[in-house]
Amino acid sequence: MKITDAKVIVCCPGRNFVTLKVFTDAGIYGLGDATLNGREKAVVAYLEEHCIPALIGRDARNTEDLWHYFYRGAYWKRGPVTMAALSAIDLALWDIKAKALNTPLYNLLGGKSRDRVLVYAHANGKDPGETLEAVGKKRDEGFLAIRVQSGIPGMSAIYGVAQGDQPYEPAQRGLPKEERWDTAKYLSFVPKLFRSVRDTYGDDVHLLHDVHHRCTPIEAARLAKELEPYHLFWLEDAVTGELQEGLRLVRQHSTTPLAIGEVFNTAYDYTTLITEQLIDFVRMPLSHGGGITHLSKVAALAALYHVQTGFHGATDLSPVSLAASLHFDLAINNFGIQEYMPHAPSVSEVFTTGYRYESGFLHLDDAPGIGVDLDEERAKRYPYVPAALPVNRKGDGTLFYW
Ligand code: EZ4
Ligand code: CO
Repeated sequence: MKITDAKVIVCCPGRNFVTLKVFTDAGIYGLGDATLNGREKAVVAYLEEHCIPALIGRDARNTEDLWHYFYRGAYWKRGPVTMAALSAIDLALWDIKAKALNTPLYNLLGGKSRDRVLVYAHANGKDPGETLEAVGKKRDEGFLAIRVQSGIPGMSAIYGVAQGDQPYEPAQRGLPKEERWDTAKYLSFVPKLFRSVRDTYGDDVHLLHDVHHRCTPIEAARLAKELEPYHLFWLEDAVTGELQEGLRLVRQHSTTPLAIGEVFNTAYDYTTLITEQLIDFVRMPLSHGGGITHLSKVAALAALYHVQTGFHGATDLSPVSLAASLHFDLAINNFGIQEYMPHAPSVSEVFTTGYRYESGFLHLDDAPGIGVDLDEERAKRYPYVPAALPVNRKGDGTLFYW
C-alpha cells in the first residue's frame, strides 16, 4: 500500500490545530495531529519541506521502519518541532493500518484491557472560593478525578486559571504576554487550598495539581511533603524536567505521587526517571512523543518499573490526539488516567469524533482506525491566527519558567 500524497491542514476553530493527512493508493487516508501550541508554523514547515516529499512512494504499512527513517534518518534527532512532525506521521500511518484492517486502533495495540477510560477534569477559579465552587461543579458532572488550580490573592495572573467566563486556554493572540510570579506566595497558598478542598468534599475524589515547572527541587520537596495529608492522585511538573535528577530530591522527601513529561518528546527524557522509580506517571503525549510506535516502547519500559501513563490532554492537542490516546489508554495494562478538557463547540464543526463522556469516564465507539475525521471545507472557515504561550518573570523582572 503506497503513500501517494500527504498534506497539512491548519485551522483555528477557537484555537490553532495542525493536522497531517496521508493518502494511499488503496483509497484509504489517515490523520495525525501535528499541533505544537504557539509553534504551529514551524511544524508545518518541517512536514512540508522535509517529511512529505520523503514519504511519497513508501509503503504505509511499514510504521516501524518509517519511524526510524524520520528519527535516526534525520540525523538532527529529537526536539519538539521534529518530534511533533514525526508523531503526526506515525499517528496517520497507524490510522491507515487500522482502517485497512477494518478495526479500531486499540485492536492493534493488544485489544481492550478495560471498557472505558478514567479521566480527570479541570477546576479553577480566580480565588479559593471560586475554585471550591468549580470543584463542586465538576463533582456534579460526575468526575471522579479533578485537577485543582487557583488564583492566589496578591498575584495578578496565574497558570491554569481561566480569564472571565471562558474555558482555560493558555495561548493568547499575538506575541507572548508577560506574567509575574511569586514562589513564596504560591508555596504557602497551595497546601491551604487543598486542605479546604478536602474539608469541603471529603476523601472520595481524586485530586491533582500542576506546579507547571515553577519550583526548584527543594521547594518542590517542601510542597510535595506539605500536600501529603491531602493524598493527591498526582503532583505534576513539580520541577522542570530537563534535569532528571531534580526529581530524586523530591522523591526522597515525600510520598506524594509525581507526574511529568508533557513537554518531553522521547524515551531518553525518561530514562533516569523511570529506571530509578523517581516518578509515578508519564505525561508525554502521543502527538509530541513519537506517536504509537515510540510511546509503546516508553509505556512498556514504564510498566516494568511500576510507572503508569497519564497522557497530556489539554485543548491544545486536537481531537485526533485525544482519540488516539483513548485507543492507547484502553489497550495497555499500565494505564493510569487521561487528562480531558472538552474542546470548544466550534471544534466539532471541523472534527467528527467517536468518543463521549459519561460519569467520570470517556467511552470510545468501535469505528475503524483512530475514528476521527476532518471536514476540509469547514476547516477553511477558520484560518490560522498567530498566538503564543505567555512568558513568566519574577517580581524583580528575572525571567522564569512559565
Ligand atoms: O500549559 O498544554 O497539564 N497541562 C498543562 C497545559 C499546558 C499547555 C501548554 O500548551 O500544563 O495546560
Ligand atoms: Co501540565
